[in-house]
Amino acid sequence: MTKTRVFSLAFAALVLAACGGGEPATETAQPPAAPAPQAPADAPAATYDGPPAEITITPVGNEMRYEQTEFTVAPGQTVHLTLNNTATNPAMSHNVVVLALGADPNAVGQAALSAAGTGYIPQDMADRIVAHTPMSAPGQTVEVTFTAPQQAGDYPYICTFPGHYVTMRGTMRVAQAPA
Ligand SMILES: [Cu+2]
Repeated sequence: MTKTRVFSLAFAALVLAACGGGEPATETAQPPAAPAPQAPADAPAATYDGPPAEITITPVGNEMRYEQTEFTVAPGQTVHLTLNNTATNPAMSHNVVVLALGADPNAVGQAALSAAGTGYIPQDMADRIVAHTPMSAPGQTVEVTFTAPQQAGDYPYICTFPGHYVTMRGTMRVAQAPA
């Protein structure tokens, strides 16, 4: 920096100060470098290195109920979920919609009533849905593969074909395998 430059800055500072104009001019106005973002300590990106969980769900006959109302997977485990719709009554279309921890199955089931255009998956509730199969007609088999959430807990699953959510539900338990 030249002496002239230093003088100019000092002069400018004096003028600013004299005018009551706030901060003196400096050449070190760069903000400090922002620290690199870090993953929260409470969200470990643990990867599950075991085989996928193979889950098959069937309805109970022509009832609005699942035969399998509970299954357990590990945090981060790949889940291959198959819905084998063995119903024969043409009214018994089914799907499996796994909900987020704490999501209200009734709220999602009711919202699904007006979501026929998207296979009875309410798009405005995407944040409450972990995964879902397509809708299956009687005699059809549908499937979905997803990664189980990291957070342990009981995740409800429901069928969102209109009205079925009232009785057609189960629980996906995410839990560490006992040591
Ligand atoms: Cu159903």
